[in-house]
Amino acid sequence: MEGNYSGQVSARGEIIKLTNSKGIVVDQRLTPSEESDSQKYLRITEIHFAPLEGKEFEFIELTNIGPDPLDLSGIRFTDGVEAELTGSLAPGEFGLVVSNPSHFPGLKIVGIFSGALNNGGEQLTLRDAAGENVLSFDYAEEWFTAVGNFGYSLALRDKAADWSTWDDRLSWATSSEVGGSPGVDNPVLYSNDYESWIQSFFTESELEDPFVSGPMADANGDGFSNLMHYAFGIDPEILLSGSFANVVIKGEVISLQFDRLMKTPDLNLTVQISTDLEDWSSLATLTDSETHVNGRETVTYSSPISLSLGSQQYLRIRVARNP
Ligand SMILES: [Ca+2]
Ligand SMILES: [Ca+2]
Ligand SMILES: [Ca+2]
Repeated sequence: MEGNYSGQVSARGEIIKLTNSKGIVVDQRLTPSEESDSQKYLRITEIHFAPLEGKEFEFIELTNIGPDPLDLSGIRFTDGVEAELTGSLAPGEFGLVVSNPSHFPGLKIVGIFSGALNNGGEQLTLRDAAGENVLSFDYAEEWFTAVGNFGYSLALRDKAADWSTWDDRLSWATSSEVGGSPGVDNPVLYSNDYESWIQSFFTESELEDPFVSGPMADANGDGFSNLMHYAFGIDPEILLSGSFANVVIKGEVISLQFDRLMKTPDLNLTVQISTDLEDWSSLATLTDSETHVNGRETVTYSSPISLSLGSQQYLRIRVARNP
């Protein structure tokens, strides 16, 4: 059987259907998967699309997850940014595609792109030498507040995941630090954001209802907003009592000690002091923190007002969401 066709038969394997003039399928078969090495092993692991220093600091990080060196010649970005890749990547090695290599001294550069990564999100397409898609996916600004607004990068969680999951928000996270981790493995302790954090605690319909899952809602009616639960890293369905914070007195210094969720760039947590319960302008300073394995830390905030002054003082924790 012969005939003309348009499009390209995917090397990843797909179902090809032969239909007759009435549109009825008369035959179909699954084409064999003959993925190129780059389709199998080349992966985008990090995207920094909104650096605080400006677009010249944007980067896309790639890695070779395969067992052998990977030749990058002929591989290109065709959507989002345009770039020809060069050189090769050893197994496990990272390479960067950047707009200005002088901002990445000492790091391996495998491509220079023209254009810029859109801060509003866009489609990125990486094609192999045969024109086959290695990865093609959309990222979106609204996925993570701190990536769009506070200089964090979009960090891939699992580079061994199936290629089809790259345009799923849940495959990504906010980088551990501002500026991300160009050229090295993404640190596993990602930064949190309220929208991602609540996903584990509410059903799909609850997530659509701001009166249940919104930051100012109090899902379990314990008097603490969901945002407060997020700040302390406590399930919004678990009752928070006022006793989660301890007052510690050492000599003349009064401190408040409590556990909180680490790495919350979308949150502004302060401990305020008042001597009259009206003026809360004073701030306690963070004097100690101890990291725990579960992504929480015990923090100690100390009042600058010495107990020897004899006045009463009140401490309160204030949590606000950064826009
Ligand atoms: Ca940008
Ligand atoms: Ca990285
Ligand atoms: Ca609550």
